[in-house]
Amino acid sequence: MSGPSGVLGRLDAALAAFGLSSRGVVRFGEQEAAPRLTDGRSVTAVVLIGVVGGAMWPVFDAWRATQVDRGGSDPLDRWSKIVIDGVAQEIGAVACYPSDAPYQPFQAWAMKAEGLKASPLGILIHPRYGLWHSYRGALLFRDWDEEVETPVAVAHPCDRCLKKPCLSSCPVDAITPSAFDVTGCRQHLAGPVGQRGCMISGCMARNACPVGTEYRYPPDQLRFHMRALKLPT
Ligand code: B12
Ligand code: SF4
Ligand code: SF4
Repeated sequence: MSGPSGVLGRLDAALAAFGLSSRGVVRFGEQEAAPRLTDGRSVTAVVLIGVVGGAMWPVFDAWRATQVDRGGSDPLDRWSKIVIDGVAQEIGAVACYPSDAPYQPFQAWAMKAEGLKASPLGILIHPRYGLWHSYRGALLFRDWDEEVETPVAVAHPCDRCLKKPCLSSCPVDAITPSAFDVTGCRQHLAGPVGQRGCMISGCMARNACPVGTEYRYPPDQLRFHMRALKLPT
């Protein structure tokens, strides 16, 4: 386990000022397929960095207000890279990002690191934070020699959720147990009903989930994420 002076302790202390936190460690054995550094060497551990609820929003929003271009076309990605690249340098790791191609398997890592499972929406549900969490980056470590707690098998909230309101709340039935109809969702969002509904209040399917409601993103953050989606013209 890593104490306050260990890597995770130092990392969380550095991230706290930005409303971010570490979200588990994935360790790779010699036989396991691990991400590689630019010099071709495999890493021995990945530490996920994420957002829980609205914790990062005031910091990000204040940063954005200082930018002449309001942070450009992908302000959250730009801010995340400034913050996480700085922390990576301080800690001695290499950063990677969820939206950079080729996509790294952030969700597969999160399943391993925290024992999380997918909700019917496709995104992972956390027993405490519900659907109100995401990943802003990860740190790759060539040499990791600290012990890490093995994630305990966490109860999967969807198993106990009999009514599954997420499956009946989307106005265009874009969420089904087997697939997410991205086109149907985006067409709805581009139309007048979607513009007055989900685009203002957030995805109705996500909002309907009873788990972790106290971590629901604040209204400005919800709208920011909705506006970041690419919609048909
Ligand atoms: C491409 C992408 C999308 C695409 C396609 C998703 C898909 N079919 O895989 C679209 C545009 C549809 C999308 C939508 C959303 N996404 Co998205 N997406 C990604 C991205 C950038 C790459 C996914 C990928 O190909 N990974 C590569 C493979 C190899 O990784 P993997 O972990 O092994 O793959 C797993 C996932 O693909 C997952 N999966 C399988 N089917 C589906 C279907 C859906 C809809 C999703 C989201 C995941 C998913 O299972 C795989 C096995 O582990 C990831 C970031 C990342 N790097 O993973 C975010 C990511 C998965 N998305 C995320 C989010 C939050 C969303 C949205 C809520 C955004 C929004 N505001 O609408 C929606 C959710 C849609 C819904 N149903 O509610 C988060 C999920 C966080 C979490 N709690 O799990 C991620 C991790 C980004 C982040 N910064 O945290 N997304
Ligand atoms: S509403 Fe129920 S089934 Fe849907 S994501 Fe939430 S806990 Fe899971
Ligand atoms: S954003 Fe709206 S249309 Fe899209 S999946 Fe969520 S509830 Fe359905």
